Amino acid sequence: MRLQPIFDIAELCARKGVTQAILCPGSRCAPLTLAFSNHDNFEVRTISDERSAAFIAHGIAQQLQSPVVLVCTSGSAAYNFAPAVAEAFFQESPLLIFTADRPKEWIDQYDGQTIRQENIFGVHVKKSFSLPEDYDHPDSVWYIHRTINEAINLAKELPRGPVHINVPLREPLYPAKNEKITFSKNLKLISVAKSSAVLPKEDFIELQKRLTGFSKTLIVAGQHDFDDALARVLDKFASANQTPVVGDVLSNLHANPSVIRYSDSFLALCEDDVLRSLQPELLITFGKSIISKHTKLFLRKLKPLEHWHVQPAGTPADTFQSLTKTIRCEVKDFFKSLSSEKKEKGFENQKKENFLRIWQAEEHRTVLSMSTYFSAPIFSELALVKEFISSLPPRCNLHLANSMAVRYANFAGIEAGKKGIHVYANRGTSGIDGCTSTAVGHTLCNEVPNFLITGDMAFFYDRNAFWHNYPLPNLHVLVLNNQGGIIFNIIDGPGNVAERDEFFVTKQKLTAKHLAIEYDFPYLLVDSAKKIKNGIKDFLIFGGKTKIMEMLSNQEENKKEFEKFKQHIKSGYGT
Ligand SMILES: Cc1ncc(C[n+]2csc(CCOP(=O)(O)OP(=O)(O)O)c2C)c(N)n1
Repeated sequence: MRLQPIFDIAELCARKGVTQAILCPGSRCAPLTLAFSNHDNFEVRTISDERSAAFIAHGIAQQLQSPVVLVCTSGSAAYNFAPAVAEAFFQESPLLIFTADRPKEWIDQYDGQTIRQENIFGVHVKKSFSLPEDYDHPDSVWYIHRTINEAINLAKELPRGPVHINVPLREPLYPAKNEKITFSKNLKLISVAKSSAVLPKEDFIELQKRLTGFSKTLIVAGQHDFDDALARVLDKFASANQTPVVGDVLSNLHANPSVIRYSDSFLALCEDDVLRSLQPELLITFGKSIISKHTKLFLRKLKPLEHWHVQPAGTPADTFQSLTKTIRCEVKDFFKSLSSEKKEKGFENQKKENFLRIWQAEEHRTVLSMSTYFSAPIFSELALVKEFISSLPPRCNLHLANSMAVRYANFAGIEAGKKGIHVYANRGTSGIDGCTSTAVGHTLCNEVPNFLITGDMAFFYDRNAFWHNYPLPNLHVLVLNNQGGIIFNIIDGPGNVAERDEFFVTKQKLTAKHLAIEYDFPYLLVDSAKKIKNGIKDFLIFGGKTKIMEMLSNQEENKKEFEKFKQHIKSGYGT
């Protein structure tokens, strides 16, 4: 059959272990759609809005840690994948993006749905391939097979990420009536012998030596998927070396009781002399971005003498403008290989302990201030998020939309020991455009309860996340509806200009109630402090459908409460 090499793309993907495909409707992509949907090894889903589809694919890839196929037709459909492709690129999430295309000679010829698709995702894919449009010569078939193998290998190699395959297709695009779609046997697979980032022993000895020379070492963890083994080796290392570990909510280190989780609060408020006493000589970091602006500012201002970033692969990241060493090895191996032996008490050790105590004291002070602040009923988004997070079941996924939702969650923190709460957020590009769709992608391929906390703008922006036929009984969405982007009311800058409300906050009037009615989702409204406790109780009951709980509140009140919260933490310093 003429299209056999295109059908065999599905077979090659399946043989290389890919099982998930998101297919967007269209005719030019019909050969790909038919190939994946007729293949027994694929779980295929169809999503009509390509922007949402690509974020859903990213969510699935992130949840399963395995490449996901994404297919669309030619033209602007492909461009709609772009926001999620960028997010997947920075989050290192493996996607195999197939964009169907017109044959080359039809580009720029006023033909419909025809744009310049080669390299359309620019620098936000690991590589972009273009397949041949004719398959008569055996070398063309060899090239297609070779390309698919390479694309899958590349998507999985560290740093993982999206790979683009543009597929020009000639008509006819559909098999004739009596033709059946079959897949070739014995297709050639090309594998990569696993190469993992391992540091030679001599390098560890050298690092160990340098580490011993510092009495003020600080570890800061960026965004990282939950990893029980990493949490354990890190805990062991930190306690043996008396090293404070700062981990915000996206570091997924909340299981470790000693992790400093409120640095965003206290670094914003403590005096200069305290800040100086918290300054590290050696900073060790791993993971991706951190949420806390104040932690970033603190480390950029009070620079360490040395900064080591443990990053197995990818572009070296110098987040705090102090990087002196990129360490190419697995994070777990790094902390495991450096000494976790408890040292004898001595002067040097005393200095380390003092440094740890200062960090612990600031954290402790913040925890105490927070507990008094939250002891009275308060009607604010932050108070609701705090109450909600402390009521979460022991095993669930918590998805946090960009803007204040992720920040509130970071201020609230997750209790130590609740290691079954796995936290996700689109901090690759920090867009508000696909937060719900990404949570939907995760939900489609796990059985645990999934909760999304989102602002109203992010929620309505991505309302097509629900525009498909796949039930999501284990997804509950908490919408913090303050009728616009409260972040622009809170942060300095836009908060002070006359154009604030019209061009930054962009007030909007929608409520999630109508969306809930449209999709037949149970809906709960929280519009007073009295309703918070019972609202959360109902919200945590799963009844076979996506549930929405909406908090309707006023930006000015929220802003006032947020200020009060900060003042309360500050008052812990007696100023
Ligand atoms: C795709 C995209 N467009 C614009 C922005 C800039 N932006 C950041 S936060 C925000 C407002 C978000 O409002 P909402 O979701 O209601 O959250 P809130 O600020 O109220 O917490 C905007 C427009 C962005 N991050 N992503």
